[in-house]
Amino acid sequence: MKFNTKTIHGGQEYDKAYGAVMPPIYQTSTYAQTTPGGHKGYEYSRTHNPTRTALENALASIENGEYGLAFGSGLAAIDAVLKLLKPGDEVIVTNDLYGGTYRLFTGIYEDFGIKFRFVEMNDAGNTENYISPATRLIWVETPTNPMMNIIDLEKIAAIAKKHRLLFAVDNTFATPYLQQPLDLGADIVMHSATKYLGGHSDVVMGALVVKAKELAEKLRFIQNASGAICGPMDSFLVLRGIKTLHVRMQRHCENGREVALFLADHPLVEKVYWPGLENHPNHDIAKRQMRDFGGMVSFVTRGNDFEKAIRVVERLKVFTLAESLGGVESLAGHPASMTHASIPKEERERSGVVDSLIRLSVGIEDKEDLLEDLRQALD
Ligand code: P1T
Repeated sequence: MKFNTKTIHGGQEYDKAYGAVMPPIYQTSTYAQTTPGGHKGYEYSRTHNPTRTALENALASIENGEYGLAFGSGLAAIDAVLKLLKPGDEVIVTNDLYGGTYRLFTGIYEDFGIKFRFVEMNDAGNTENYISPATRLIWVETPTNPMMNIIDLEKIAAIAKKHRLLFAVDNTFATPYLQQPLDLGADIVMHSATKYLGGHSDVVMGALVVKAKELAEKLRFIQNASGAICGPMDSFLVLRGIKTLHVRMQRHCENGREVALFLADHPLVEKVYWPGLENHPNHDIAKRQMRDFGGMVSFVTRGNDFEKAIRVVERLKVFTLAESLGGVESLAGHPASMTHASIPKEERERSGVVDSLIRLSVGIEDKEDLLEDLRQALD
């Protein structure tokens, strides 16, 4: 099955009770048993729920994996992966990443004796220098949030394999429409399904997809034992979102390109970060690894002036000033004071998240309205 068919049919079967074409929302916490253990495969909805199962099967299908697991948020999904580790273990992480992921790693798991090494991975080979006998996991975002760095997944996969490390990729920005990390050698794909998979800014959810049965069983155990699951209504909404992922992504990419080119040409813009631009340092890797370049665009205004950047985001009218990304509507954010405020300023600035950085989640509105909005705000 090709990708555009998988988003609609992958892992899905018609409802056995009445032939409903869309999976019913099984809004139930428990399931009747005829005798202890006598049930139809479902006992309690923390462990599993048929609507969540339909979503988890769809997730596995679109990421070319075998097993999907859905969680109550992206961070709950990341948290489940971290629970595979033990005190004393080390993790190598991309130095630019979502501030909440950084906060989970340093604010919670460091206290449990896990060590994180934040590494610049634009040259993937650099990662190998940070591996120690205690290293267990490499955690990569690509494109990174918010600097849009591109990490060579095949190279990192080869390093992980050589040293027998787990390799996890946060595929939130790219989505499986643009890249499928399991095919490039990753062991775990993670999503904030809140973003493009849901696609309509109406759900908070996370997901993991893996190929290996043993790994899936460990994660399934953690999902049930820790209990950070998502409900049936949200499962239904994300499943519905996935059905249009390919058409939305096509437009996100088209509009992302228009916005990136417009900004690159604007006299008040100092620098644009979008992997589709030929001057992006890893444009060639993006071209090889991704089908297109996505709808996330970051930029800095000339003079690196904090006040000026704030005025620009305040003046936008079609773009809404808000955290999050990946919905049909365009959003603008100021990472230093919003999504990445939990990263200390010095560390943030080392990876390029300066006070004048603005991040756009380019939606699927008419491109003329988006460009006009940016023009009036910058002017
Ligand atoms: O918000 P949640 O569903 O828990 O997902 C966390 C998360 C994980 N990974 C990436 C790459 C993310 O971007 C996020 C959430 N990000 C935002 C809310 C944001 O505005 O960047």
